[in-house]
Amino acid sequence: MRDVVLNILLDNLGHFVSGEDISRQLGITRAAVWKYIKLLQSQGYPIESSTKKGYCLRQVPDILDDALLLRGLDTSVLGRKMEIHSSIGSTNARAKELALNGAPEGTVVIADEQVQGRGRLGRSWISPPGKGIWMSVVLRPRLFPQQASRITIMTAVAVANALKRSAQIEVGIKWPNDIVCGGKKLCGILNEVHAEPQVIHYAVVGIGLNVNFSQEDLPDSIKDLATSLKIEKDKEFCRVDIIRAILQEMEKSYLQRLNNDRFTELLKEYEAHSVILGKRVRVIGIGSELSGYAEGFGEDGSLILRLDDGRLETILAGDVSIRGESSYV
Ligand code: BTX
Repeated sequence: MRDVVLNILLDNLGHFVSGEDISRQLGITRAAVWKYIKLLQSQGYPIESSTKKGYCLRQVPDILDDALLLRGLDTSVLGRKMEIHSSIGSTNARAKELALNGAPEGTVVIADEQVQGRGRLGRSWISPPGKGIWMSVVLRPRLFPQQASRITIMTAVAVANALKRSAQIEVGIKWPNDIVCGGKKLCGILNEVHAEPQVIHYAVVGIGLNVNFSQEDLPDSIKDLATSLKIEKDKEFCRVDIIRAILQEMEKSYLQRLNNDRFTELLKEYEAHSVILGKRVRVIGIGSELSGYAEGFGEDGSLILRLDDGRLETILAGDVSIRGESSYV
């Protein structure tokens, strides 16, 4: 009932609806309507009340609420089952737990705060309350394990397209898993796969997107290398709008472009966003370091590097920096 009251207010955003109208529509007393209004106000919804005019939701607040998220989410798989936490260790860890216990494909875990947010190779991901999108999606892709990097590619392109649509921002992709803006890290993607040699049981893809950090909010450890939508666009964003756009873009690519010939199309989009393609880069892998020109990306998500002696080297994973530039990218 609380969600229905909220939806009526959202349908009339910025306008008053009388208590009588709401009570008639829902078949409940005006006192009951008032109870739900008070509940919504206590949850952070800026609802004005007037004895004469009724109730008015002035604007949509930046609250991670499934009723808000589901409104207008036109996906058929992603986000149809959702868990929203105010605080959690890591959404990836939670999504893996759910996947192991049979959670359906498309299950999404979102948190306002992560206290043990993770990056790759045991690194940590800073995820304070209210500042970003900390979200993981359970997927069950029909891919061979050696194609698992396609999931990272698909997610990076989906995030780039979603940000263009919902935040009017052009971003770049830094192979393999970073979304960057102005040479700084805006978003990281963590793709964790549970597989046997021939089959992927599930993949959990985690997205950490810095949304409403101001420059002063960034802790010292990342203040020179990280950025946020707020820093780039000089305004705050409503996270649910961006989450919705990401899930919609991801679903389109996941269902239509991951398995078949159309993956080449996706790879082209990835290349078009790449900030390293055609540049001289340094790749730091596990126990190795190589430099050369980034020539392209393989169908398995690898980086193809032309070494100084002219040979081509295929690199499956690593950290990349662009040589000769001082910025993090
Ligand atoms: P990564 O290993 O490529 O990047 C981790 C590095 O990025 C850290 O060592 C630090 O230098 C820097 N860093 C940490 N926090 C931030 C931040 N908020 N913004 C910019 N740079 C930062 C990238 O790993 C993959 C990160 C995925 C995070 C998501 S959040 C939802 C899901 N749950 C979870 O635990 N992880 C994923």
